[in-house]
Amino acid sequence: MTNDWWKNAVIYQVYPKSFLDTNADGIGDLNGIDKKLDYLSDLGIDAIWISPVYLSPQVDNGYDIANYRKIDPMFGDNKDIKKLIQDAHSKNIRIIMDMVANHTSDQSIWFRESCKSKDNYFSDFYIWKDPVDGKEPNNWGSNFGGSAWTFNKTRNQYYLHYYGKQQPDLNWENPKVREAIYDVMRYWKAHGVDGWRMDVITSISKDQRFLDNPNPHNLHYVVANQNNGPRMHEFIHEMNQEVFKPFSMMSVGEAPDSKSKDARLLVDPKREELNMVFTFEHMHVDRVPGNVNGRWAIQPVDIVQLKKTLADWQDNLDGHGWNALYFENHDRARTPSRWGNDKEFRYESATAFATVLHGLKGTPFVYQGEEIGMTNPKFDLKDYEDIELRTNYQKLVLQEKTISETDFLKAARKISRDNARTPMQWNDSENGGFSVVKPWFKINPNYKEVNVKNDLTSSKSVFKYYQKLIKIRHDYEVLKDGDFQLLLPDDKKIFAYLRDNGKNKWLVIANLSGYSQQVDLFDKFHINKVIIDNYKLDKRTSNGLLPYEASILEIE
Ligand code: TEU
Ligand code: CA
Repeated sequence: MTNDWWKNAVIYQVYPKSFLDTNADGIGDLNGIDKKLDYLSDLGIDAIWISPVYLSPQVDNGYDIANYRKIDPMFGDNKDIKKLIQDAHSKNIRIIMDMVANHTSDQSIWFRESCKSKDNYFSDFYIWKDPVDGKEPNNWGSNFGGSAWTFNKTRNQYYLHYYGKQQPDLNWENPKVREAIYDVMRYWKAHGVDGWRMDVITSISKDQRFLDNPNPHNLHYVVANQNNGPRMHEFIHEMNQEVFKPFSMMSVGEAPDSKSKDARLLVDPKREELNMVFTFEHMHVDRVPGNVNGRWAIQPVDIVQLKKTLADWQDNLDGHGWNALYFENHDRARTPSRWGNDKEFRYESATAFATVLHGLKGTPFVYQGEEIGMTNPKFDLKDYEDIELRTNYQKLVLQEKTISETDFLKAARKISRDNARTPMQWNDSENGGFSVVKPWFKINPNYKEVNVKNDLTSSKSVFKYYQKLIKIRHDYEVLKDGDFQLLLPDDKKIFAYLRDNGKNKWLVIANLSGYSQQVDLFDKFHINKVIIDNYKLDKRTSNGLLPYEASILEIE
């Protein structure tokens, strides 16, 4: 096995809480993932990224870790994860764990000790500052609303938290913190873990001047210079030398504010930092730029911008690193509901977006439920659970009144994180086969129609389409090493590009609209073969594309 196995891989993300409950407590568990390994193997994926399963009070669904070495009892125990890793390995599936290294839970022993005094081993594990004029050290706001500083009476100081006040940020300036994190990562390597998804890794280095934010009300700038801090590359390189490189672990970092030129520095193999990063840039193409309401200021998806952004990442990383490709994850909404059409063209729009993503150069990530075209649930405000949604609602609708409740709800139904966190829909039995009891979070009411069992027997199976896309990626080198060239950059509906490695020349093309489109491009190429088509055409006879039609064509 070569070290860069991930270049030829498709990675499946499991959000364990919502995947499958096997002990009737309404919460998905590790055993539930183990039970579905054959299902995943059948889909053809190479690795599973498991969102955090460590001991956690679940304020942010596990992205608030109280003990990095212990599996939370709600998910099982350390033996269960060992078994899961072994069983996965026996099916040639690798396991990627999620490392939240920017912050811990306030229930972590590290933080509890840190709170006690200014001179114990853990005192400097977090970022403590004296009050300034009896108030917060600066005007930074947390991503989850309110100040990014919370006062602690015992120390008579404030601690910093980019997210909830229950998620204190670790002090990466302290070498003991860095060593403690690397040690945790080695501990899991000893359990057989193959790689890491690094949560908000670009936030770990803080500008030690702690300057005021020039625009504190703009949600886009909650914390001034939150990402890409002065020592970020140094810390990530150190992590690489201490963990990734010696133990051959794959790494994919979450990089919220990175542009492609920043990403190049993070993923250039010569620099020995990360293998890949998740960009946020292409996920902002339905956001009103510069609005005070940040991600809640939505607009219709701008396909030209989407293409431009993805092409920019393809071009700028080419020869300098590798892309992580995704549209969905546990922080993103369902693509057919967000950018496609989940009513008339659920199958077509799900598979069209999948085609344009999987045809790109990089490693595709598939988020649980994406492979059956799950959709946003369109809940009422009271049904949402997510800390980000609730705290942002407080701040924007109730306190600052910069957005109306109606518009906030409209945005929540389109883009909120909870859209992807509803229980996995396995079949049409009660609770969608996810659990025999009431699930921890409301299931999407459409589960009777949209579920794995139905999908597999449908003539329009999203699963089978993904299965085929994944097989194509494994079978044809051109998807891995072929050059990328964007076509029709200004077309508002058609996403088309070439992949060419000298052996094969492929045209990836999709109509990302609900209307048939004429495409002059077809006249320009001689089409040899249809590699895949979501209308199941085996020959291309017309010069048009049907609503959300997508194809990969071998051309000359
Ligand atoms: O996400 C970081 C992050 O920037 C998001 O929370 C962001 O607010 C959201 O995607 C909307 O733009 C990571 C995790 O993926 C997320 O689940 C955690 O809540 C967060 O870090 C804190 O750990
Ligand atoms: Ca359970």
